[in-house]
Amino acid sequence: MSAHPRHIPRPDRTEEGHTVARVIAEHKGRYVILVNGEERNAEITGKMMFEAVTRKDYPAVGDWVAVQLYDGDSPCIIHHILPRTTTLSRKTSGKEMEEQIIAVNVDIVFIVQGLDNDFNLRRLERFLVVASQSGAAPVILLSKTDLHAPETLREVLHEVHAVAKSAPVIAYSAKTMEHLDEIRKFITDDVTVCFVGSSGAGKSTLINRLLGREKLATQEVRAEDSKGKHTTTHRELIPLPSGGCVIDTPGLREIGLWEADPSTDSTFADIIELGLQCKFTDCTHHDEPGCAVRSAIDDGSLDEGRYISFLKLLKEAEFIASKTDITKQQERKAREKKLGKFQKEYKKQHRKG
Ligand SMILES: Nc1nc2c(ncn2[C@@H]2O[C@H](COP(=O)(O)OP(=O)(O)O)[C@@H](O)[C@H]2O)c(=O)[nH]1
Ligand SMILES: [Mg+2]
Ligand SMILES: [Zn+2]
Repeated sequence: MSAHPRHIPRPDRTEEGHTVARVIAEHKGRYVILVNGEERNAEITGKMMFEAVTRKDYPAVGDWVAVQLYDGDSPCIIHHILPRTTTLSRKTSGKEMEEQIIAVNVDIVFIVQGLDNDFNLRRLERFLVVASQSGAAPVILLSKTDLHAPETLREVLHEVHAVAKSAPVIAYSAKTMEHLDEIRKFITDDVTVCFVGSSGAGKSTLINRLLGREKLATQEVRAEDSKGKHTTTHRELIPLPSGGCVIDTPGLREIGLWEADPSTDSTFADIIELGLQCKFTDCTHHDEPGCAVRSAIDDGSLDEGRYISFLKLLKEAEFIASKTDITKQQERKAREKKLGKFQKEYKKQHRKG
């Protein structure tokens, strides 16, 4: 098993005496946290809100936060976010150059793909890059094996292993319950797994099976294209009675790269390795003599579709990087401005007092 969590001893209290809680849901700036086994509403302090510049400065699903508890129905106050182990993000859909944090402190990303019309190797590669860039370990789950004969499944698994490389692959059926135990084995105590994939892939159905009850709403996919309706509308962290936590997410129609670097990602280790064997160190793999990449494509050992997919992701990552460089400069300025305001305010107060 290449997927393993990193354990961080987490105290129940911070040095300042705040209680440590976990963010399990977020609704437009309001949070639901899990504290001492109880769900409570929470808000961030005015200071946190004032100092926040980017999405990263706000709590996200999966965050461990330092909170002040209040009696009754008053919302708890989140004072700060504890350091994150992993951050699973994507570019928001649409034209904006903005990051969307899917979840944080995730140990394993379950990439779910249905063995119906949802099945797509190129999309799988993209999810693998996004998952491994988060710092979490990707695991591929292929749902709906009940729709196929064993020999078809063998062929499909062969294709998937060719792109999965070292990532574990489990084909299962939530209908016949086949191979669900293999999935359960990954979700041990203290492990947080996040489910990603298209709408209709079977994420919520699988989580219900793991929970042993129908907690999450699920919905049938359209027969003609296997597309699901968006039944899951928000991200949610759910502790399992058997230990560990799962995070359900709404279907991601697109998963744009965000600050990812496919040229060093383990997802494409085979291509990167080939590139090192080219005769020229600056080989562009077009028509140079002694090009290991081209000859691998020619002799069929490297699938051309996979190579094109790699180039596309590289281009996308470079584009994002060039855009976010500008944004980062703007962010730095925004932070300096906010800090300046603080200092001015502080001086003013001091003069008065
Ligand atoms: N045949 C079959 N159908 C499944 C399986 N898993 C999920 N489904 C169906 O696929 C549809 C979409 O499932 P859902 O869990 O809502 O997908 P989500 O959008 O990824 O959460 C539902 O009708 C499920 O019953 C499976 O293993 N086999
Ligand atoms: Mg769902
Ligand atoms: Zn080359």
